[in-house]
Amino acid sequence: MATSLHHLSDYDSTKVPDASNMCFGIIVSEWNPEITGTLLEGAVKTLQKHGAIPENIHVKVVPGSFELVYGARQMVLNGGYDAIIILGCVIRGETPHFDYICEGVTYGIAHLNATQDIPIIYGLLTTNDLQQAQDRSGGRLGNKGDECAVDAIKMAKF
Ligand code: DLZ
Repeated sequence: MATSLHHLSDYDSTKVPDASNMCFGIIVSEWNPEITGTLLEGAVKTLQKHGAIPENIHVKVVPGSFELVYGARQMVLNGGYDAIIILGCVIRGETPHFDYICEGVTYGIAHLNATQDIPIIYGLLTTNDLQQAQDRSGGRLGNKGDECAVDAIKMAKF
């Protein structure tokens, strides 16, 4: 999560490898679409800024963040990707859904990273309210999608 010391879209571009020969998968959740759409725009734009060609950026949509784990696993099984990014936004409500979904996605993606050979980058915003999500999806704290794209390129090269 961004802090006042860390702007999500600030990074040293000299430390980002060339991505022109890399292939990326992105799984994006439909819940809170005004947030996840902006995360997706940021991720795609930043991958292309570092050389990735549009044909090598494959985007798949899932209904909610809980389905991001399944989507990422299917991309791993399909093969051909140098890195996969998951993008979602869970906003805390009055129900325990927030904790269940956040834990499920976090453990699911961690498990895939520990057991599979393709790095999966964690772009799940978990916020208390809509304003915090807007701040991190192109607002005053930058765009988590930009950060995920940079991390995906670095991990693809790892
Ligand atoms: C059910 C649910 C709720 C309450 N909130 C969110 C949310 O804030 N963000 C999100 O991405 N998805 C939410 N979902 C949907 C679940 O992720 C999932 O799609 C459903 O429980 C069906 O498995």
